[in-house]
Amino acid sequence: MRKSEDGKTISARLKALVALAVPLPFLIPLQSFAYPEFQQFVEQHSHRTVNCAMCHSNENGPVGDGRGQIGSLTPEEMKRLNAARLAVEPGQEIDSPILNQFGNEIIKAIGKKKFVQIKSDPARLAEALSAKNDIDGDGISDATEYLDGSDPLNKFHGDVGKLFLVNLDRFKMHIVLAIVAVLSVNYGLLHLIKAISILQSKRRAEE
Ligand SMILES: [Ca+2]
Repeated sequence: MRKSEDGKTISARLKALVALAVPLPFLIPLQSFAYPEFQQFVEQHSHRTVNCAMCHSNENGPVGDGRGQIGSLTPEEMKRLNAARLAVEPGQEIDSPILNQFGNEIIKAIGKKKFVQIKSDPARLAEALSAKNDIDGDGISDATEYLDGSDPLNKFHGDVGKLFLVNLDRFKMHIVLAIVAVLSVNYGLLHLIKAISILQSKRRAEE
């Protein structure tokens, strides 16, 4: 059993090393594999704590033996990972198993080459993403969620003020109808009270 566990660990580590050794056209240093520059920028810009789960499948990043990490990938997933790594130019369909939907969208939108180029100025990532992209459909674009440090894959997670304004705009017709209904009820009640008052006055006059 011990031998089997060791064997599994060694196998996983070998797979990780092979994956890291895949030659990239623009020779990225291995230390920068997880690109912490973007995470650091988001935290400084948004004043929120952000982990690797903003773009990666695993909240601890791509290196390791856990779910969505290189050491646990199947041969088929390794193929998808290597295809994503070779997506130098934008516009290619990306389905990297170590990235989540937002991470894959980034590489599809700008390509790996530009992504690596702008790591020295991570704010440019927001400019490079389309203002129309909104994966979770909460009305706040993925680019804005990146700057805000909120989760672009969770429609309930976002800047409170922005979510309020988005929902106000979305439900403005419902709000107007609700106000009209309340006013109508109040108007009806006022007239009912007035009518009752008139009837009581008439009765007293007759008595
Ligand atoms: Ca969003």
